[in-house]
Amino acid sequence: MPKNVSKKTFYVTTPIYYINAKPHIGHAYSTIVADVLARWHRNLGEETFFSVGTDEHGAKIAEASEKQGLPPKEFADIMSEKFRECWKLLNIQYDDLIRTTETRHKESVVSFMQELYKRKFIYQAEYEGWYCKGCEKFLTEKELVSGMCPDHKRPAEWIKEKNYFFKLKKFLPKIQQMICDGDMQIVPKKRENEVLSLLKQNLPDFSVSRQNVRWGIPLPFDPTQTIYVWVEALQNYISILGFSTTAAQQGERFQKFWPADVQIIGKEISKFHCIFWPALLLALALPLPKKFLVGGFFTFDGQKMSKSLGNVLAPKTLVERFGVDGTRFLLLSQFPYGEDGDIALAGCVERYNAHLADNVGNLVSRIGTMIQKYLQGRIETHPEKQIILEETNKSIEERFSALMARDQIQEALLSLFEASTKLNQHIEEVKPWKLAKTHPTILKQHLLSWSHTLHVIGRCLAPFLPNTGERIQRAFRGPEFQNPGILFPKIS
Ligand code: ME8
Repeated sequence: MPKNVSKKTFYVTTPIYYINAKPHIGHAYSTIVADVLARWHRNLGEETFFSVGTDEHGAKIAEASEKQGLPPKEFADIMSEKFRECWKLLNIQYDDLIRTTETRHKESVVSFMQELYKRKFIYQAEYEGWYCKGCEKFLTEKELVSGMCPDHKRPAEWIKEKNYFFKLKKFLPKIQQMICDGDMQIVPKKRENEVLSLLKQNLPDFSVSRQNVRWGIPLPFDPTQTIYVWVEALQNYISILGFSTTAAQQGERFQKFWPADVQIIGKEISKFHCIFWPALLLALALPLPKKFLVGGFFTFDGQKMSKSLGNVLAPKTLVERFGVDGTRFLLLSQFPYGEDGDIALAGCVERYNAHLADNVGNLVSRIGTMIQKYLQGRIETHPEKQIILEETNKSIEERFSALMARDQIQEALLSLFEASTKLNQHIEEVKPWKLAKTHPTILKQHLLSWSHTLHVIGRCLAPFLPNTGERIQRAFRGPEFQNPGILFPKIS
């Protein structure tokens, strides 16, 4: 099904998060990255769709709700709301949020599974193996550490049951070829290599149903089983678009936005996303996502930050201290996308002050003060200086856009701070306080030039720090300077 090509579209997704516990900064990070891309592509004039969601079925959620003494759906309602609140707090501008307990998701998944069965890609078999409820997946002997799941530090359970299996093997060569041909990109390269090496391991077919998990969507052709939570969760990316195998019920959104342009995921779920998900899509002859951006982990003392281990940092803690844009900055600037990194709260204060309060914040306030003092608050275009201005600003914007196009998200953000540092240094060299006395006309030209540069920086910064970017643009858009106030108060 070809994508509607009348206007360039852009579809970006985040993983749908488990709701067994509240969101932490790992979830915030991948969601903010998706938000940056969505905002950037909207600014480029593309018709953009940005999806988020919550993964609400399966043994892990059933267990968590039981611990709270609540029916699973009631528990899911409460917990899903926490994610919604968190995205609001972080100024995430998503287009839709899908919950896997919603009817629209269930209907879409049922039609998908029925079609797989009809096309004979599903068969029944006995299965036994070690299962980790935390991961919601079977683990091999080799993956276990002293009988425990290495990620969740809990004993795996031996499970033997009747299952339905999907003919994964049939699709592995095609997936490998699509990755090698660049038709389905996996970024960064080292994650692509990991997926390619998994593909060479001759993976077995995987189970698409569970016999003893009641909290899930019944398998349409055998309601004594529920659909394996991962299989239905992956389908959220198309159920949110209204996917159906019945042409008459096919959603307009699906026609317009599928295949996804970018799917943001963490490295621990790349096997599901870059192998299982494409295989399911190929079985129904659907196009594959164009790109996966695979993120690393925030760690605490070298250990993965995870809801199950309880070593988490809540986004709210950071927002209370550093504000929304401060938090977005700290998370996005800490590591190149795709790398792991240990979170050090102490370093956050230093980075906030150095980049936000003392660099960009200070630059905006000193140029603003000079415009009020020397130009009586008027920012007018100045034909003689226009050429020089455009060249400087063009290079800031071009460098930034090139980095964004290469998915170097952290580097793109930091390039704006480099531009700001340079401008701060340039002001020191020019010594405006002296020029004001000796060459007021030249000072005026400089001030106009600097305010244009700030306007460009504000425009590029807006997808990352929306409020700050908007305030900077408004301040220096002209013809009247609009005082943005203090952007980032210094923190001690
Ligand atoms: O895996 N550092 O949900 P999940 C950085 N429901 N990112 C992190 C992180 C950390 N310490 N911890 C989590 C699931 N993430 C499934 C997904 S999608 C069809 C189903 C981020 O709640 C990262 O993006 O465990 C990771 O892949 C995702 O949250 C997993 O969230």
